[in-house]
Amino acid sequence: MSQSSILIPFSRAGDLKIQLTEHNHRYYVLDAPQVPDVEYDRLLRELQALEQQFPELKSSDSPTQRIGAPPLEGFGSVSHEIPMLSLDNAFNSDEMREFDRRVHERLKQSSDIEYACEPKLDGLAVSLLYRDGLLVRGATRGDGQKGENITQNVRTIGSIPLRLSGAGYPSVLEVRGEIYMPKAGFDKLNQNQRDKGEKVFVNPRNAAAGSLRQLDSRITATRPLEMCAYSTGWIEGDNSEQALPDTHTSRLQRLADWGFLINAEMAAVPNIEACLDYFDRLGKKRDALGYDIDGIVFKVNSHALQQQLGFVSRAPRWAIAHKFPAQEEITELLDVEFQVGRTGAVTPVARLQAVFVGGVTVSNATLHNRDEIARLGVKLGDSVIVRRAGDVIPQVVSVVLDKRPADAADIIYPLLCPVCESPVETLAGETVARCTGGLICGAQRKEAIKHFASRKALDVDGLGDKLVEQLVDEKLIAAVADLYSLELNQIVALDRMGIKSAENLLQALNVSKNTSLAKFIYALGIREVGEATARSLAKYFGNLPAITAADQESLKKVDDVGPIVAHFIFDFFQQPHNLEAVAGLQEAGVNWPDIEVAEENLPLEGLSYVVTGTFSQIKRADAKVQLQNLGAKVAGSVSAKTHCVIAGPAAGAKLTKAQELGVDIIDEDALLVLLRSHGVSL
Ligand code: JCF
Repeated sequence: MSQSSILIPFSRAGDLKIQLTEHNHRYYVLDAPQVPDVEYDRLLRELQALEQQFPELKSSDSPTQRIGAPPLEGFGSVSHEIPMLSLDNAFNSDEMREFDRRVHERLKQSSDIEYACEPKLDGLAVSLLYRDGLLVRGATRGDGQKGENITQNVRTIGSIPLRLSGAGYPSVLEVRGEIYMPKAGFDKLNQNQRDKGEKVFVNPRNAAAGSLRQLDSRITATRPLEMCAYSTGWIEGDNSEQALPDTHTSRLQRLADWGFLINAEMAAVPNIEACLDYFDRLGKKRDALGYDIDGIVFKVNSHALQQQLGFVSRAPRWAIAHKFPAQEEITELLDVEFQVGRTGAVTPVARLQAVFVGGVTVSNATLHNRDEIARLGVKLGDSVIVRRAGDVIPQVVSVVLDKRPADAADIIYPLLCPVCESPVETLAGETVARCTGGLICGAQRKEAIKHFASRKALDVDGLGDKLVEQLVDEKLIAAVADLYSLELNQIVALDRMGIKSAENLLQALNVSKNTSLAKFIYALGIREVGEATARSLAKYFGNLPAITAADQESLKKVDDVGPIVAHFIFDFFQQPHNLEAVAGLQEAGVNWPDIEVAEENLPLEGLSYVVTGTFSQIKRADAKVQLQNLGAKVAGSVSAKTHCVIAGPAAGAKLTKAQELGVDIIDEDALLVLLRSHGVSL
């Protein structure tokens, strides 16, 4: 090979490295990719091939190093040149003001102290060492003095620069930060683990820890980890004096210039009261963030003042972590009860020793189904970790095996329905056990009536769950149609029922008789027929007799109706008692206007939306229903047919796909504008 033909691969490799490094930074740090994933992969494969052919091209800052290296025997040990400290905690505003008072006192300063505020990420602290801009070492915090050498693993994390960008950095620069797994990546990882029959992780923090502890960094490379820089450590050599400005916030800005991810919520505030405001504001935003946080870190913003303040034993005097209420707590599983739902599904519910978690007292949590109980390996009497995040229902996430009492007993699934004693069966391929009693079962009957009266169904004002239970228990009603023959004296005779409320209930029942075909179909509670499907059925068939007479083939022609749902609908109308119930309701006066099959076009007719990520001002489920009400189709996945993706924070693969396909993307605010512009009041 001639001189010049050797030079070509070398310059191409250099070019590829620069391009890939830039794409990587845009993707992982700036969150603004410029090329689709496939293009990145193509460039990476080209570089890999060149490095394979000419091994002298390989270097530790090559983007090919991010895919991981052969497994290690064990992690080496690293001594931190400057100890990695932890933070003191504050649990309320008084403790925060006390912290501020101590700072003032030490500094002998009476005027306001400026603080830097940032979310406290729930991950693992790491130290990254750069020599002349090249990443040479990554280490865990360990005990603060000595950590483990995880250089191979940190190289696989996209938001960690392998070489610093820009200029002016000190020749020795240690950057410290938190490695964590964003919520979206965590959910996807667990879904993958479940699909492969492998163990699922309890929470993003544990998943991050497990991923970082891999001796085989090729596994770490497949895990969606990120690193957010929060301080510098050891600094020496050229530029070490002038490289970094005085305030913490401007120092972090400098780290961002050199290629690091810093927290987007970071802010400087003038005094402690503003810190407390920041804490409240972020607390409200907590669930909408794409990552778990367990508090807010406040730091005296001036580095000069930080140095004056110094340290006590293991923590700096110039920083404090104001913690949020814990989202996970340990408590005891006292009992498991089995609840029967509207479709007969038998759901195990954990009765717990009451515990304060996520800001409320929790004494029940769902255990979902038999598979979940097996996965947790939970027994009666166990100590369990319960988690309640935001408005999500409390979950049992794991068992503390160390605390298992000797008499812990297996949880026995009932063979007979706890309410009606009909056999409970689990169909092949299903995880859900169901009571076979149908409407003989008091529980299913109660749930069917509750559903019928609910807001999105016939919307009987004032007929809540408790009242339905009372009416069924008192044998005043046994089925939905009976609601319409209730008499005033029967209702008044109920416990805690006044004459006015009874009259109002009768009035509301009367009003509810005037409904729409879609609401009526939804109210029947056919399995898998939600609001959207009910609406599609009403629109497609136009009248009830056409729906009750439809065979499965014609049902499948309706939007969103597949073979399974078609089967449930067909089956429902094959059963004489269901047809009787429908006739009974019509006899009682329930009615709806005939609708034209070809309805006038709704404003979003023919458009397909995908909703992804977390929202803070509207529930995702509500957003979907509102879009559907305007005629839009809301799909679960992005394709070339998607008209627009509505993405909140923590949007993952769907957002990436939309970017690749060039589909329009809007955020929550734009969605609200869209809905309001079509007359939706929010
Ligand atoms: O996000 C964190 N978990 C976090 C931890 C953020 C910080 O600014 C920290 C920290 C631990 C120690 N700062 C120090 C000094």
